[in-house]
Parts: sequence; structure tokens; C-alpha cells
Amino acid sequence: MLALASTLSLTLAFVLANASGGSLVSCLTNNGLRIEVSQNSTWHASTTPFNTRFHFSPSALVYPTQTSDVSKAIQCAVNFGVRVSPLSGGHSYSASGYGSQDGTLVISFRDMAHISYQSSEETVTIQPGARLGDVALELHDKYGRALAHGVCPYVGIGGHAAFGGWGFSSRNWGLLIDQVEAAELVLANGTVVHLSNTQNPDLFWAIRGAASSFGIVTEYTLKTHPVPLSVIRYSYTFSNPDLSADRFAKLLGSYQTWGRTAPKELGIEANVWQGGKVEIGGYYMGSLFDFNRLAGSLLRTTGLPNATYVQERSWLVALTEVNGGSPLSTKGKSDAHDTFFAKSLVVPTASPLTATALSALATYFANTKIPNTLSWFIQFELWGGGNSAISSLPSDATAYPHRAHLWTIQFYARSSTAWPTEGTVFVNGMVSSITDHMKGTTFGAYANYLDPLLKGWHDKYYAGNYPRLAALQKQVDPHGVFQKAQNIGAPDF
Ligand SMILES: Cc1cc2nc3c(=O)[nH]c(=O)nc-3n(C[C@H](O)[C@H](O)[C@H](O)COP(=O)(O)OP(=O)(O)OC[C@H]3O[C@@H](n4cnc5c(N)ncnc54)[C@H](O)[C@@H]3O)c2cc1C
Ligand SMILES: *[C@@H]1O[C@H](CO)[C@@H](O)[C@H](O)[C@H]1NC(C)=O
Ligand SMILES: *[C@@H]1O[C@H](CO)[C@@H](O)[C@H](O)[C@H]1NC(C)=O
Ligand SMILES: *[C@@H]1O[C@H](CO)[C@@H](O)[C@H](O)[C@H]1NC(C)=O
Ligand SMILES: CC(=O)N[C@H]1CO[C@H](CO)[C@@H](O)[C@@H]1O
Repeated sequence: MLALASTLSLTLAFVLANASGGSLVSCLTNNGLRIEVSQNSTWHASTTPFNTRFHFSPSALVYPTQTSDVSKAIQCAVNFGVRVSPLSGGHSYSASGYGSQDGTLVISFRDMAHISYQSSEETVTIQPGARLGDVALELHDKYGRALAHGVCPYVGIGGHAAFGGWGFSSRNWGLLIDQVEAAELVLANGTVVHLSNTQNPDLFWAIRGAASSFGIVTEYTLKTHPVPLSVIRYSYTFSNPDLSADRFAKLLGSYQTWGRTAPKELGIEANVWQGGKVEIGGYYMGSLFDFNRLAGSLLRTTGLPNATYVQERSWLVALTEVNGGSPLSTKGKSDAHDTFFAKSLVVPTASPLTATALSALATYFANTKIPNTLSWFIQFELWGGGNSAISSLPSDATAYPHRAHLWTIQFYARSSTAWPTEGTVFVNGMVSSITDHMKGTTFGAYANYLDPLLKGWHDKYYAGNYPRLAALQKQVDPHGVFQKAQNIGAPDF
């Protein structure tokens, strides 16, 4: 997508030096690595990303089964002047696991998805190819343990733990990166290093929010929690199709005010669906009695919903329900695809959304004509407020910086046909209807909802942590082996 050529330090000299002797593919196969190339019949399927707006053509895919395979693959790529990108669950919004241009050597963790539990430490060690649904199931079924992570079962641990990892237990237990106690990382020169607060603490800090810029994580060790006996699943639907801009602003404003003091046991988001229907839901990690009291105080300010759902549920049923009822297991199933563009706004607690901004958003989506092949939703995810665990850390505790923040809002549009440019314009317009009315506010963005068109992404993704990340990146990957669009060190625009 983006021209990175000017920033590349891998020089042509490398390529030329090897023009006559050997090839990348023979280096990989001579090292006993399992690979896939464009001649394989499975190639098209293997290189089609979740978001079909993108399709990069890698130089080859490598399927490591152990850490040393990752080292060998990197060394081959370096010898032939080829850049390297890890691919775990493949659920990047911009196909970033395939690199950001053709010709990347892609290291797929399809065959490295093992999970092992250490009962003495109550930690789990997970390889990057494991997917969230399978992790939740195995932890629950074999060990009675749980982790805070995102909703979609197909998302991979590799990317999710690289940039954040938010779900409905994150206000209680933290982001996925906040549960990481140690990691194994392969550097640009193929060296394997172990990271924790006491081993390579700089790199340990950097991978918790910007991992793909520093190396390839081959395993994460995370602290776990006992599976809750039950949680309270709930959803309130406000389904007035004629929801006026004022009423929309009042409803979201009430939710926001209430969210500012909500206890950390509450996991919640407000989904705004095309047409204006608002659904506020999630799960509460406490008793039904406490939940009813808490919900009562919300509904007193929002007014009564058109539909109410409140049920005490087991952990796995709750995880399944928040995913719309589809099964958690991904084993033996192929991925879905989507054609979409999304943007995020991370809202500081000190400058909550104003009624004017919310009302401008509602006016915009009610009055803007879009192709009927396009559909959209907005998610107002409560990350901060009350005693949220996400906000309990200072902004420089991890590479992920947005701690004193209330919301992550996601604006998402998908198309049933090839992506129309009106879709990009529409999503940008939803975001600017808010930001144009809050000019004094510095909004962030979330690097797991990657937006390859985002201007000012250095600051928006990494805020005050960018300079330290950039200095470290230069030091550990001086030749840009892992360089790609929106990795640390790539140009902003
Ligand atoms: C349907 C859907 C639902 C989602 N729901 C949520 C949610 O509820 N909460 C949330 O927080 N996010 C959510 N996300 C965003 C998701 O967290 C990110 O897209 C995440 O990066 C995907 O990880 P992956 O391994 O599947 O992706 P990949 O495309 O494989 O990788 C994404 C990025 O991480 C890098 N990476 C992958 N593996 C490694 C590794 N081993 N070492 C270093 N870098 C690596 C890749 O190079 C790439 O840059 C969702 C995304 C989708 C598509
Ligand atoms: C790709 O084709 C080669 C040569 O036929 C084969 O050895 C290899 O196993 C194939 N890779 C995959 C992933 O199918
Ligand atoms: C939803 O509830 C509101 C307020 O009680 C009411 O005015 C509206 O007609 C209801 N909408 C539907 C679709 O039932
Ligand atoms: C590999 O890179 C790391 C980080 O820059 C460095 O500390 C280490 O010495 C390098 N190893 C080799 C063998 O060059
Ligand atoms: C200059 C250079 O990088 N040469 C490499 C060419 O490829 C061979 C085989 O992989 C390497 O051993 C050389 O170092």
C-alpha cells in the first residue's frame, strides 16, 4: 500500500551479492523448513487476508514448528535482503501480518499454537498461533482458568497480545498485554532472547504494545485467573428508529457519565447499529443483586429500554453469547473474511464526549447517503472509568500508552461488494463529526484497530512513548528487517 522504499536500510547490495548463488527458497528448504510458495495450489487461500481489501504477495510463507525455525527463516531472509513479517491469527485490519508490501517473507504460526499451564505459578504459556476461542476453551476445560482478551474466537494471540487485547473482563483484569509476565522473542539477527521485568526489561516494555517492530514473539507467558463461577450477561436495546440527534446524544451522554464511576467488575460497550438502534451490553463479574443496583442507576438516566436481557451465565456461555452465539472452537474450521474499513478514537477521561459532538455524529449518520452495499456500526467500548485495571497503570508502564482514557470507540463499515471509496469517506466523516466539535482534545487511536490511512499515527498510537520506542527499534533492528507500514520507525504522514 504505502511506499516505504526510501526508509529501507536493507540494501540492494545484499540482493545482488546473492543473485548468482542460491535462492531464498533453497535457503529455507536446505534448512529443513516447511514452506509454501506461489506454485502451491493452496497459495491463493493462504495469502488471502481476513480483510479482503488487501492482498499482498509474499516471497514465501514459512511454517515453523519450533523457535529455532524462526531464527533460521530470519537469517535466510536477511541473506537475501528480504523483509520478514510474523502472521498469527491473520485478523489484522490491514493485513499487516503479510507485511505492507509484496515480497515479504511471512512466518505463519499456524503450526505453533500450543498452550501449557504451570500450576505452581498459575501462568499459561501460549504460542502465537493459538486463537482466542481455543485458548479460552482449553484454559477452562483443562485447568479451570481464564484470561482477559477480546471477543472474536478467531483472533490470534500473536497479534492480539502485540498491541493491547481488550475484552469485557479487561476493566477487571487488564488488557491482554497487562497479563504478560514473560515472552520469548527472536530478534532481527536471529538471536533468541527471553523477556520479563528482570530480563531485557526495555524490550519487555516495548513488546507490550508494539511487538511487531522489535522481533517475532514465539511464546507468551501470562498470568491467569480462576474461572468465575458465573457472570451476569446483560443487554439493553433502545430501538427507536427515529432516535433524534438530541435523544441519541442524551442516551450516550448518560451512559458516559455513569461509566465514569462504574466499578471494574463491569464489562460494557454500547453498539450503535445502522439506523440508530443502540444496544448497551456485556457482562458483569459479580452478583445479580449488585448488578441490578448498578443497572438501575443507569436506566434511571437513560430511560427504559425497548428490550432487556439479564441472565446469570457460566463463563463459557457468556463468552459465546457476547460473540453472538457462535462456537468458541476454531479447530478444523476455516476463517471468515470481511471487506471493511475501521477507525478508532481513544477518548481521554479528562475530556469526555460533548453533547454537541454526539449530536453532530447522529446528525451525520442519519443524513449521509451511502451505497446500499455498505453497512456500519459504532462500538463505544468502556476501557477506563471507576477503578478500571486498564487505567491503574501509568502511561509509560507499557508501550501501549492510553491509560488515563475512558473510551475506545470503533467506527466500522463493511461492504458486500468490492470496497467503495464512499465507504472510506463515510467512516472518516463519522470520526470528524466528533473531532471537529472537540478541537481542543487530543484523541488517541488503538493499534489493534489498525488504520493504514491514519495521519499522525506516531502520536495517536503511541503518544509520549514513541521517542523511546523509536530509539530502541533503531538499536535492535538497524537494517529494518521487520520494517513495514505503521511499525515503529516507519514514516508518519
Ligand atoms: C473480527 C475481529 C474482532 C476483533 N475483536 C477484538 C476485540 O474484541 N478486542 C481487541 O482488542 N481487538 C479485537 N480485534 C483486533 C485484533 O486484536 C487485532 O486485529 C490483532 O492484531 C489480530 O491478531 P492476529 O494474530 O489475529 O493478526 P495477524 O494479522 O496475524 O497479526 C497482526 C499484527 O501483529 C503482528 N504479529 C502477529 N504475530 C506476531 C508475533 N508472533 N510476534 C510479533 N508480532 C506479531 C503481525 O505482524 C501484524 O503486524 C478484532 C479483530 C477482528 C478482525
Ligand atoms: C508446497 O509445495 C511443495 C512442493 O510440491 C511441497 O513440498 C510443500 O509441502 C507444499 N507446501 C504446502 C504448505 O502445502
Ligand atoms: C422504544 O421505546 C420508546 C420509549 O419508551 C418508544 O417511544 C418507542 O416507540 C419504542 N420503540 C419501539 C420500536 O418499540
Ligand atoms: C543480535 O542483536 C542483539 C540486539 O541488537 C545484540 O545484542 C546481539 O549481540 C546480536 N547478536 C549477534 C550474534 O550479533
Ligand atoms: C552477502 C551475503 O549476504 N551473502 C549470502 C548469500 O547467501 C548465502 C547462502 O544463504 C549466505 O551464506 C551468504 O552470506
